[in-house]
Amino acid sequence: MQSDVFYMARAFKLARLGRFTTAPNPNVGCVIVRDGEIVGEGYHLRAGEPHAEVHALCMAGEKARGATAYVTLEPCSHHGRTPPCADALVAAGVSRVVTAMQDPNPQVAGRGLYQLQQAGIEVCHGLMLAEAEAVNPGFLKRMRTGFPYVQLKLAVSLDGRTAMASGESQWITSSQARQDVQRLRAQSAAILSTSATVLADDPALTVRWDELDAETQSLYPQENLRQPWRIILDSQNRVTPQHRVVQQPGATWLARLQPDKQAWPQDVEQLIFPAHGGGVDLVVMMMHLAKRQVNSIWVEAGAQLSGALLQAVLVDELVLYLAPKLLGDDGRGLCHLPGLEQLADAPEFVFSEVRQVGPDLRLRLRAKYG
Ligand code: AOF
Ligand code: ZN
Repeated sequence: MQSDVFYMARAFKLARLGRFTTAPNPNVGCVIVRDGEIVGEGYHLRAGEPHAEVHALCMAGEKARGATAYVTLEPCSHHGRTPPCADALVAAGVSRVVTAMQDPNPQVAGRGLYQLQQAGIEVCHGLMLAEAEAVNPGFLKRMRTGFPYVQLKLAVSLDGRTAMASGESQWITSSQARQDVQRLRAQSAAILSTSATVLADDPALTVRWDELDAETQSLYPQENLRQPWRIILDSQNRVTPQHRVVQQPGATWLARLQPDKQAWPQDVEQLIFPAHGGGVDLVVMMMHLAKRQVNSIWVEAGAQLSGALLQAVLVDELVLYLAPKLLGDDGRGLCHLPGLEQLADAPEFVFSEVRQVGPDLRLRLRAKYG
């Protein structure tokens, strides 16, 4: 007989299999155990399709009666795109449910656990809470705050430069780091960049399936490739229908102060926002994106936007690729932070991970506000 932690860890392993496909829904895994034997397993694959519990109950069949269900998120209690999982667990006759965290979705928010208890099921709650936070940063932040989870991707030399003084920058980091970026793009709901980047580099800002590593390819089916939404800050209407970014598969949203009347490809939408400091109001834009169910945003831009997002307290995490090169004093800096004069006002971070990616290092840092 294994411990609760053993089965819950298995449920988390299953939950993570959905990490490229479930958005805007959370990653959820479920394991059903009777007399020490796993009789059912499942995970959520895609919004609109059955939840983790339904897959696991289906596999368990009659063996679910009297069993324990381990679920990484509180079973839902609402009729969304699919019926409530709490009802399905009750109907299947499970006698105990162990969950890792309450679902902050206001449509659920404790009601799932309550319904299970009311039906006479023993409910244990809060096992492996840290893993539950880590597996759904975007979904949880959007549900709790109405803002997306924002990751700022940065690529720098040892001396903190992003480009030569001439602007030459494309290959500071290695091909392995670029493959890693492809994987992290694929996990994000949206990619945010600026018209300055579009005008300078004319990037596609897409996930390219053949550049992904084999494990990601197996979880991110080519025939059903979900391209992250592309969002381009373009307060001066400088992006044109000729730029590559608006010609890619999937949607592109141009965040602007005023629309123009050009003939745009069908999947291009102009989103109009109020101005702040001469550009689009980033706070208003982020709240709007969350309302459009954007859980997480991967930012690939220059020093201006990186600095503006940090100064607006909108960044949750830095993902910084450090290349073992020196670009010298004339090279371009990482973040534009105008008005920063005192060390006490400098944005601070906490290192959460250091990993070698090919010849480069990848540092992950959580923003520390307040
Ligand atoms: C679970 N198990 O596997 C998932 C849950 O529109 P629907 O019907 O897919 O419902 C989506 C909501 O259900 C989502 O926002 C979250 O609160 C919950 N997701 N819950 O018990 C699952 N995917
Ligand atoms: Zn459900």
